[in-house]
Amino acid sequence: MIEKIYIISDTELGRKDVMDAFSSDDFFVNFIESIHSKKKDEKALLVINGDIFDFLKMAYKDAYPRYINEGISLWKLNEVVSHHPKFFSSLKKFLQNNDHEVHFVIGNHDADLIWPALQAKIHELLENTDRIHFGYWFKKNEVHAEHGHLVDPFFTINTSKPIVTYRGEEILNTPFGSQICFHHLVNIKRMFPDQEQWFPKDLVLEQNPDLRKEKKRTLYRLLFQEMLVNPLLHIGDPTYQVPYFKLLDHFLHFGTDVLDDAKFLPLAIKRLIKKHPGKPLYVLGHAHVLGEHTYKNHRILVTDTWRDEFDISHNMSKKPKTVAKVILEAEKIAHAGLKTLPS
Ligand SMILES: [Mn+2]
Repeated sequence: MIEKIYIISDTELGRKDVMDAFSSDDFFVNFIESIHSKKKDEKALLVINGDIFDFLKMAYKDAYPRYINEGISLWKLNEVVSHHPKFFSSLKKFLQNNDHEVHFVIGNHDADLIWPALQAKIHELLENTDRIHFGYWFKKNEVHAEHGHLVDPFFTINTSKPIVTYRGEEILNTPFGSQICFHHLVNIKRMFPDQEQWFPKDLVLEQNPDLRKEKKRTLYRLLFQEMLVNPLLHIGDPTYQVPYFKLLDHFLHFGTDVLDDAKFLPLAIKRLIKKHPGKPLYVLGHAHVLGEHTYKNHRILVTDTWRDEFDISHNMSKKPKTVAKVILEAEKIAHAGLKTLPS
């Protein structure tokens, strides 16, 4: 039996407003067509490795509620469904072949996927239940894939407690970074909608003094308001909890730099392998930085985003889409590598 595993990440589908940077619906449809298995005794597994949907930057009826209940999350998913119908219809078609599976790996932009109602909605839309999987990681034989936020101090969560009860209501147990996004980062995105999709980040900041100023102001607000005042004013509220030690560790390693994900990757990889030891191959997303790494005798592939991002150092060229492809033969890795797809 040959199993072909295709891992992509960070598609970040929204509701086609200023916060939604995914415009590659047709490209996605063609890609899915291209990975349909053509031979007998051959399986095709699609792993969408987190941040599939961007519920984090998506407003709920023009606001960013701090307490996310199942109804709010379902409303957001329905918005994505109505604005990106082809995404879902191509997956539905893919699943009509019994040798195909789809794995939805949960990331920090789509933590809401843990709600049973959202999983049920996706089962209903794709007209399948037994070959659709949801989870914080994809593990198969020698391969471990996860999004990457669980080894990021701003977004890590207790995966055994993703939902908590607060004041009699079940809500998402949102990490520090999510609330920062709802109440601060979306404002920067609104002020500088284009720049947020530009890279490399240090060059973007260098060329945009206003953005630099706003970033600095936000950082002071975070340190004072979100890390000092608010936690004291809201003791006992799970959505105001600050992972002080993890953040201190981050600031000791990287100073006040909270943007340069490429720089944070080696430490994240070390943490990941410590948490899930013993696999020859790991696949990550989250950083939006394509790359292949080695750590001890492990190989780590990092896939890039599928949303629109532009390289300001190369004539604003659009980032190409990437996939990690792994071929298992008799449960052993016969091939693994990153592939940049032709645009
Ligand atoms: Mn992410």
